[in-house]
Parts: sequence; structure tokens; C-alpha cells
Amino acid sequence: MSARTPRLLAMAAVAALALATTACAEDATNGNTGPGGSDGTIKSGLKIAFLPKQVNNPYFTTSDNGGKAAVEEFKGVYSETGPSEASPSAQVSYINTLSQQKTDVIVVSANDKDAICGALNEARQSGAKVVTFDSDTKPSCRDLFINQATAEGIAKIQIKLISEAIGPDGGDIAILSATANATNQNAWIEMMKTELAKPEFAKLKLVDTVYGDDQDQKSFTETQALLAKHPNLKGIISPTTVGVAAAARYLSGSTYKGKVQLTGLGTPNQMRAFVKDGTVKAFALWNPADLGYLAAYAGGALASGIITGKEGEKFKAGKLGEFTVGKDATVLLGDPFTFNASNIEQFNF
Ligand code: RAM
Repeated sequence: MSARTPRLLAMAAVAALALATTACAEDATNGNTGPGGSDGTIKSGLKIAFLPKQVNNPYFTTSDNGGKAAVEEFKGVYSETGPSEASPSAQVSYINTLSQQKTDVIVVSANDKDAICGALNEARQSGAKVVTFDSDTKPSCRDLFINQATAEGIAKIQIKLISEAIGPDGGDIAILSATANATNQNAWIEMMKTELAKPEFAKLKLVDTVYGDDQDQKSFTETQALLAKHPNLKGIISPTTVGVAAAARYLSGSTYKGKVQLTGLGTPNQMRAFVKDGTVKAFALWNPADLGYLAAYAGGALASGIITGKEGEKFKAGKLGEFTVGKDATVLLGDPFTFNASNIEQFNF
């Protein structure tokens, strides 16, 4: 774990408080009222819109609230809009509207790396800066991608957790993913396959990958179908907060509870009951509020001319400190964090 981990722990522990009190601006880069930018401060009055994969997902409620706190710190105008279903092209009409409204920064988690590119590039031609966060587009369609953790790190922790949960005898495992086009889940699945090819995981065999489309009911039904189809299944990895919560709910009410192991990427509030009842031993995630907060600051820095997306550029992200733009116009939040029975009570998001 990196030096950022204790910070994540501390941040997450106070996340509810921070969100409830709408973090004040004591160490923000605000205070400027003019056009700003050249002196390294974010311009005030920037219109910053968050466009999640879907709006009715607690993960995005948390991330976007983190963005709102940041936008308020630098005295911008925050908004959130988006589809209720995470389908590939569902975000296009929202992007067009935001562009017509002369939004300065669109912060988007992409349902598909290609499908929204045309709309995003039109918005950019009209003057908007585009920041992807959580799930990227093709790099040519955005100015910056705010990555929650490396795909390799996210893959490694999930393989490690399922391996530990199943034990040394190993067995068949399956993946319950989000939508088939999701850039983020697809990158993580590829890296999980690479990880599984290592000798230490030779006893784990990936037998199926299914998609719950980040819909609770579909994820629940897909879990049920997976278990019917693979009677020897020993574990499920669900790299989506919607999927892992639905799978946990199914398992906890079934005869598979404690026999078929489950891990993945979940929010503590959605997973707490299933950790307590023994359905899930451990799962991982980052702090979604920090991810949204960082994305908002990055958007503000872009729209103020502080950064352009070039490797090596630096910008300040309020309480999270200074970040550096990496390769392919990407900024990294930190490492994933593991939640289990010993720490889950400390988190509220
Ligand atoms: C779901 C979404 C999101 C992903 C998390 C882990 O909420 O698919 O994109 O990052 O899970």
C-alpha cells in the first residue's frame, strides 16, 4: 500500500461528515474573482457538469458529491445530469445539451469508449474542456482522464482476494461485470486474466464472464444463472458496485452462502450487511468522493489554463494536495483499498 492509503482511510472515515458539511474552502485555490488562471488559481464562476454512467447509482452519487464539494471550494457552478441506464449511447444527448448550455467543463464516466466521442469532440470544439473519470473514452476524445487506480492494481487486488477467500485448493471462478462496453471493467478484466495466468493462481480457472449491465435486477438474475450453469463454481468476482451488491444479496439468501465466495469492487454502505453475515470476506474500492473531487479540480485547472493535459504538468487539488499529469493525459488518484470485517465500520459511503 502506498503513502496515500492512510489518507484514503482517514478521508473515507470522514466522508459523510465532509459531504454533509459541504467542505469549506479554507485551503482551496479560490479567492480570485477575475478571469484568473495565469497565476495558478482556478477561475471563479466556471460551469462544471458531472455526467456519470448512470444517475441512480450510489457510487456516482458519492463521486459526484465529491465533485460538488470541490466546485464549491473554487466558486464554480456545479451541476449533475445523466441517464438512468448505463447504455453505450445514452450519454450523447446529455453531452449535446451541456455543450449548447456553454458548459466550461464536462466531467464524464464513459459507458463506451467510442460511442460518445463525436459528441464530446463537438463540445470541445465549442470551447468545453472534457475530463473523463472512472471510465475513460479513447484518449483523443478528452483532455484528461482521472484514473481511480491503475488497472493492474485493481485487477491484482481482486484476484488476490478471491484466491484468499477460496483457499489453496482453488477451483472454478466467474466474473459478473457491468455493461459489455464499459471501458473500465473491460480493462480490469483483461488485467485479471493476465494475473490469473501467473503460476501462483494456477488452481483458479476462469470459466465464464457475464454482464449485469449495472442493473440491480439483471445482476441478481445473472448470478443465479451462473450458479445454475456452473455447479462447481467456487467464486465470483464482480468488478462493479452494482453487480457485487446484487450478487451478495443473491448469495446471502441462498444455500451457496459461505460456499461460493464473492469479492469485487463495492461501496462499504452497500456491502456492510454481507460482510457482517459472512457472505463476503473482503472487497476493494477507492474513495469515490475523492475521485470526483480530484476530477473537478483537474477540470477547473484545465479551464483556467493552469494545465493543458501535457505529461509532467502539476496542479493543486484542494485538500488532496498536488497531482502531476502522467502519460496519455492521465492523472492517478492512488491505490485501491481493501474493506473487511475489521475496518468496514469506519466508512460511510
Ligand atoms: C459501478 C460502475 C463504475 C465502477 C464501479 C466500481 O458503480 O460500473 O463505473 O467504477 O462500479
